[in-house]
Amino acid sequence: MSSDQNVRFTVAPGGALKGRIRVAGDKSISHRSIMLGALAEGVTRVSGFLEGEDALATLRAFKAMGVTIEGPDAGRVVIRGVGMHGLKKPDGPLDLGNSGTSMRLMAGLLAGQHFEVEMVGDASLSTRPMRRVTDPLALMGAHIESTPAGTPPLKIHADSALKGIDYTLPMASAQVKSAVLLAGLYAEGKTSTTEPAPTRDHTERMLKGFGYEVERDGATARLTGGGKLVATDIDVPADISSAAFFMVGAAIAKGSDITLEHVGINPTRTGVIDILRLMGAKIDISNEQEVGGEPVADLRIQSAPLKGIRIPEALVPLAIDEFPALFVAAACAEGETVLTGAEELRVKESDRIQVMADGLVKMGVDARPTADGIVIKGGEMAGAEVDSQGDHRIAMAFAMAALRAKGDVVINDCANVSTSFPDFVVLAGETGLNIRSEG
Ligand code: SPQ
Repeated sequence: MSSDQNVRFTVAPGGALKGRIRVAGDKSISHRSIMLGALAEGVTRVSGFLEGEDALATLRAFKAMGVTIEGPDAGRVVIRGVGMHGLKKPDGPLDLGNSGTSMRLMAGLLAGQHFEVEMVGDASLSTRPMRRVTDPLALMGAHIESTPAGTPPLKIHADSALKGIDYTLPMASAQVKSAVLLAGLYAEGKTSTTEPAPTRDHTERMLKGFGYEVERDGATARLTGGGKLVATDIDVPADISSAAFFMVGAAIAKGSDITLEHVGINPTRTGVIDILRLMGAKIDISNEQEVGGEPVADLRIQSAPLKGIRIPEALVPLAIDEFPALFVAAACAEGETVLTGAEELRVKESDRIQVMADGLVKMGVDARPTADGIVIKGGEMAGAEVDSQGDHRIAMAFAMAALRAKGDVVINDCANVSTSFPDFVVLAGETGLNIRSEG
């Protein structure tokens, strides 16, 4: 979906990535820090918060529900928690912009409140499927209206008496798991989720950090409603999903040597490292430590010849947001890369399989979409004008493709890069990408 204003990137071909940088704060953790901080008793101090539009949409929504939040100021946010029952009815609909995470997690959190609330989004979010959360929440007793197509706006009715359920997810989705668990905080009895494959577990980890017990039993996470959250401090790591663009850029551009500092390496997010290593990438992990329940490390990536692979399906949910960048790596690899089991990519901010294939084909790459994946044959890339369809990750992936293209890569509709990585252009320019942003 397109955003209103055409921000266009023009990236000159060639170059290499060098230096040491810290990329933007983790988007998933930033959202959750606001949500749990708002409902906690006491003051939560966050550092490293992502000052991107998606996380800011969550922050504004909780302010609109009466939570005092200071910042962000250089990544620092102070949240004066109102307790589990302290949120207030907002004056109007909550506008969550482009952010699926905000809408889906908040559907769960708000299902048990004593006020009615409506959530709206931009053109892209307004096409994204919400039944995946409204269906299990209805089983818990929530009353949520969507459009007949099951898309936003979502109207959440007040005073639903929620009861705990045991929910087996039909798809691997951290957003669905989180929505059900967050509703479970307000439900009578126990709520559990069982996932078909591991997905990011930031909600479970952070709930524990706020003193809320979450049992883990294989693929099942379980909690009991009616407890309370106690404020804590949160150090948000750099986002591995943002780091992924620089990892791929450095891997494909000869002479590159870049270090990405303090990157979150939660094992439910590190599929991109595993996939790139299987392709032959040279990635060193150092300075490993744990901050606030999340593992972080410095990642050094040096260029290396890549080869095409069949991507193991077990790695798909662990790298779900990194595929636009990985498709660029595949286009630069020797031989064929085959992705299967990734139909979820079709319902992200854009249809990431089709939109990436369209752009790669324009660059002369043999990229063939399939129902649940893609087949990409590595080769030379020509310069081209491509469209990101308003999808931040597609815009940044094509920017990195220029490192190996034969001519300029012009990318349209890049405004939404600000949702997850507002200083992408600056950091990319500083480390060696010849990028210009207009509009
Ligand atoms: O928030 P949004 O728009 O859904 O963001 C994306 C992204 O690429 O930034 C997905 F398009 O990330 C999701 C991710 O794909 C963030 C997320 C989370 O924080 O829980 C979980 C994943 O989504 P899902 O549908 O697999 O649960």
